[in-house]
Amino acid sequence: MTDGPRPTETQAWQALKIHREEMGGAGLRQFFAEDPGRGERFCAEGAGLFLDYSKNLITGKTLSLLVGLARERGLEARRDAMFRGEKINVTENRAVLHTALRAPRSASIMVDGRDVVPDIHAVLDRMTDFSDRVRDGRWLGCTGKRIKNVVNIGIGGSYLGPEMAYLALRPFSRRTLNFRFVSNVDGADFTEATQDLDPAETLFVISSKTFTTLETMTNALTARQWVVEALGRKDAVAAHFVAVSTNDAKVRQFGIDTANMFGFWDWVGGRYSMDSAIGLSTMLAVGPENFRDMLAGFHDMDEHFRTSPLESNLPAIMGLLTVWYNNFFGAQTMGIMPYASCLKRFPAYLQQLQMESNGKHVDLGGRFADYQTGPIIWGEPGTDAQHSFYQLIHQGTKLIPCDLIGFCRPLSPLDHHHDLLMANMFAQAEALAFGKTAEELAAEGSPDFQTPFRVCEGNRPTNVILAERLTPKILGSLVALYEHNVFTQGVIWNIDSFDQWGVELGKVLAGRITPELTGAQAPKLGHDSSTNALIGRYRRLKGSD
Ligand code: G6Q
Repeated sequence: MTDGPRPTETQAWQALKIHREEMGGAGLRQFFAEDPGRGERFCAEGAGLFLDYSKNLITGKTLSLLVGLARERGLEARRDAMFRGEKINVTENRAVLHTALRAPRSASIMVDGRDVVPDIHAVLDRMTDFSDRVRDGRWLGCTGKRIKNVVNIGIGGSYLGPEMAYLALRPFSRRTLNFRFVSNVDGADFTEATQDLDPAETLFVISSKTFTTLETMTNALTARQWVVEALGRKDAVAAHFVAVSTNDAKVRQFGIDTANMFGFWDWVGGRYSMDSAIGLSTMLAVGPENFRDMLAGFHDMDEHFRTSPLESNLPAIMGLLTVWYNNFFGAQTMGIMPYASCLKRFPAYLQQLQMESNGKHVDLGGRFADYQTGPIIWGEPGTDAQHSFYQLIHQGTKLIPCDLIGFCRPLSPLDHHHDLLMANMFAQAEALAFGKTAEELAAEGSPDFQTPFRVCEGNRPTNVILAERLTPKILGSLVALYEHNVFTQGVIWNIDSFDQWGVELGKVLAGRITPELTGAQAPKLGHDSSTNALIGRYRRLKGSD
């Protein structure tokens, strides 16, 4: 366990505190007026992504103090330890090596004395062969019909990445295949996802690192019954089910031949697994070549993060800016607004990536973190979001730093829509930064009585991330950008970004309550009075008692 000084005890943190006080209410109009070249200087580029962070509440001094904080916290050494495969997930005593998943064949990365790169590429090659067979119709259902539907069953890290990537890369996908994602234990999820599908043409990908997760196993058993009953043959499982897991024994027990299982390893965290075999549904959709392009994009960003100086390192800069607002401005949340409807699930994906990784109240030494850690992450695609909650960002009382993500070339042939979309993104960043003053409103002839209501203060910070086109490669870079951004934050806060003990408690309690809901006899309830009454009402209304 790592004790060492708390982040708040570092010299850089103290200097940042003073700097923040000195900055007071100075804002973006002033910063841009005093430094007209700021828009060209406060930018960084890497792995196909361009980051304009000039519309942040920072000066050159802020940046150098933040970089100083990263150095004092040992960001570079921690980063190198992660890439080397050291067991930096200390509470689970595991290496953190999602970066190995996208390393080229020629690389060599050792975990417990074994080079894992050949194993990774062996799985990728098997995924490639399988995907090709399904996509070109050589893999058939048990009645000889071609597979037309792929249903991924998985939850959390075994769902959010695959669904996000499928939607993001839909323009690259095989349109003759339908993709569905079932995650929730709510039966409606399975029923709605499958109600119009022919079991004879449907392939289930059961994605679960542990192969014990209640939701996934319940849905997988329902799927097995759905297929076997409809097709009237037990051997249907072999042709209609494949598994992605680290648990051979459980996969076999479920009835899936391990020849149809695609493995990964305990050093891949669930929320960091969309580029492992958990991405099988992505590969089935976009094909092996596009999948490998996506991995190349991840790898480009890994290399950028690993080798660029912190001053021009995209993930490091973004992570440090999050710390700046979170710990020195009291910002509680941050918004992710992709100006690309294909990225509609990207905010949800990042919600898990960031909040499960950095929602921690104990540091690596087991001490209570007496400072704020991970912010609340939320967001929706622009321009929809503008017509919904942007009002609060512009004129509300809360500071919400936002990342706006856009592309220079569209994937849709409706070219003329794209300029309108991007005009909105640039305009929002401008309006959030500079607002509208009473004087400007008066000059425009706004009636006096409306002025206080129409004034926008500005100083709402944004990062603008711009790339040429939302390709598989760029999606890989974008996801890796946020992975390393989250890592940077975790290093500053001295927390373990790779465990998730908080998720366990709810699981255990649900296991205890289930028999109290399903039993025929009214159970003796030993919970608090609220939980007892809720269970009683539930049983009465569903007709059990
Ligand atoms: C991610 C979490 C969690 C996990 C799911 C599914 O980092 O650990 O979201 O991915 O609970 O777990 P399985 O893949 O084991 O079913």
